[in-house]
This record gives sequence, C-alpha cells and structure tokens, in this order.
Amino acid sequence: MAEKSVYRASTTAPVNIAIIKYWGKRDLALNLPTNSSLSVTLSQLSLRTLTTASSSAGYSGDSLTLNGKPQDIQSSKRTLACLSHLRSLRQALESVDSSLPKLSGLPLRIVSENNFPTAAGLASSAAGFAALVRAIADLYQLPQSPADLSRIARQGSGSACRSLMGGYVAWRAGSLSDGSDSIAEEVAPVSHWPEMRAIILVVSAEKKDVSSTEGMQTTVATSSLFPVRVQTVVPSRMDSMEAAIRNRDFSAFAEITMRDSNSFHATCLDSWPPIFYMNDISRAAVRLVHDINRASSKTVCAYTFDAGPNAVIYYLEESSELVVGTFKAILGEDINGWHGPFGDRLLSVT
Ligand code: 2P0
Repeated sequence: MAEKSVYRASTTAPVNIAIIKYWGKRDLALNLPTNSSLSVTLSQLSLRTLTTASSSAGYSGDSLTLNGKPQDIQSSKRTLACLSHLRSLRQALESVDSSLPKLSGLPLRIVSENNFPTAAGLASSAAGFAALVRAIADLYQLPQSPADLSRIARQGSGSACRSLMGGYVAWRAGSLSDGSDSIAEEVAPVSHWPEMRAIILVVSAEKKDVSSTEGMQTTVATSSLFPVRVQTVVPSRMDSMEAAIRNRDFSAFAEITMRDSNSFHATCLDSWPPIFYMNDISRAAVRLVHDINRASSKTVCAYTFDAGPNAVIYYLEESSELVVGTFKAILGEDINGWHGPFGDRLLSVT
C-alpha cells in the first residue's frame, strides 16, 4: 500500500503581558472586547509555545496534544472556530489553484509544547492559540498577514491576537459587529526600546479560582466602575501609553502600567460577587515597587498583575541590579530561581 503523504509546518509564538488590560467582552461568540488593550512581548523572557501542525490522509481525525496530553478538540468551540476559519481560507486557495494538494479536506494533527514549566502558573492560552493559528496558516501556505491571522487567533483567546507580533502590540477593540476591525497592530518593535526588562514573580502556580471568561462576564454585568473604565479611562490611557512607548519615557510607561493594573483589579473587586486575583504576596510586591521608586526618587520599576496573583515587574536594564537585587534581598530565601534559556528571568516565591 502506498504511504500517505504527511504535510507539516512548525512555528513558535511568545507569551505577552498586557500593560493596558483587556477585560470584558461585547460579543461572547466572536470574542470581541469592550476595550482596546496593549501588551509587551519581551524576547528576554523567552516564554514561548512551539507548535507543529501536520495534515495527512493517514490520520484518523483532528487531534491536539498539549505538553504531551491529548486535548478534546470537539469540546472546544474556540479551537473549532479557528480550525474552520483556517480550513475555509485553504479551501479558497485550492479552488483557484488545482495543483495544490487538497489539505483542507485532510485531518489535522497539532502538537504543542510550552518551553516554560506549566507549574509556573502563567497563562499560556495567548501563546498557545497564536502558535496554533500560525502553524496551520504556514502549513496551508496562506497569504494572510499577521493582522489577518490575529483576527482568527482572537476567536481562540482574546489575548492571543497580541502574540502574533513582537514588541509593543495594541489590540484595537474595533467597532464593527462582525469583528473584522478587532485586530492586533504593532506599536513598536522590541528593538525600539532594547533596554526594557521584566521579571515574573510566581506567587502561586495554582489554577485561578475564576476563569478569565467567567470573571469578565461578571464584571461587565455587575460593576458600576466598569463603564467608566471602558468609556473614559482606557481610551485616554491607550493614547498616553503609545506616546510613552514612542518617547521611551519609562516613568510615564511605569505609572500608566501600574494604574491600569490597579484599575482592572478594582473593577474585579467591584464585581458582584467580588473577584480577587491578587493576594497578600501580590500586595507585598506592590508595596516593594513603590518603596524602591520612592527610595530612588524616580520611577525605576512597575508592577502589573493579570487574572492571578503573579507579578510582572518591568524595569530598564540600568536598574537591573537595584530592582532584581532588592526583590531577591527582601524575598530572600523564598525565591527559587528558574533558569530559562536566557538566564534567571523567572523568579518563584511559591
Ligand atoms: C490581558 N487578561 O489583557 C488580560 C488582563 C487577563 C487580565 O487577556 O476569554 O485568556 O480567552 O478571550 O485572553 C486573559 O483573558 O480571555 C486576559 P479569553 P484571555 O492579557
């Protein structure tokens, strides 16, 4: 019997950390956000998902393996939405070029690995969906731009659309009801501000109590602070943050980052029932950042927290010794270094 051909493509996508937070959906089915957001992808952190997508008539059906564990694709509407969108784009190519192999009709095998320990408790859906979409787009040789692919990845996980580009990336909320203008856009490449650094303080590796999707829905439905955040606070911060990045103004960058993290967590606390993502160690990290800045008489570091207690601390390379040194000195014995491929960038205080 003739061997069945296997077509294959591999890619990686990075984790991104939001500095203006996405929180709230205006359309659950299309995964459209209530507000624009902005993130940083730091290559120094080097936290990535590596994904290989392959197609073959010899496979028995679509399959997805994540860190060695088979996943149930059929129960994930979001994964199915991404696959069907990518297949229809391949089908369109095949319909105009009959010399192309008919990959759109073949089962897909997707194998994904994170290069960071799952126990680090970091959200990986952003890198995961970005890598999945790009691996299949490469396999299908789609001509779509990163912005086009970001529209597809957004349906997998909102924050994933920002992981299709490097550096400083905005996700424009858009205003169209079909979501066609809700896409990611690069504000500046990493090389624009090469001195930027971050460490991650892993406060807890446990799964969060309230999932992001569920938490957002509760906040949108019940928080009275939330409309102010969406209508007034975030739009003006997007403008100021983009200016801070353009001007490489760390002090402005840091203040907006910290205020926006606090504003997002305030709307969580203002939800009913209230949602808590930060804990006592998170708050100790907030105090320490403010103490370091006060003692330095200028802003040398900034914190931000996602839907969990882990802190991401931004600083410039020139302040590396001061910031990382102080965190290590204060947290002392509790820090277990995790040595990634680019050195000691992930600090654990579990
Ligand atoms: C962000 N977070 O901007 C914000 C900050 C958490 C807090 O994006 O429902 O996993 O898959 O679209 O992208 C986490 O939400 O949510 C998130 P879905 P996602 O990074």
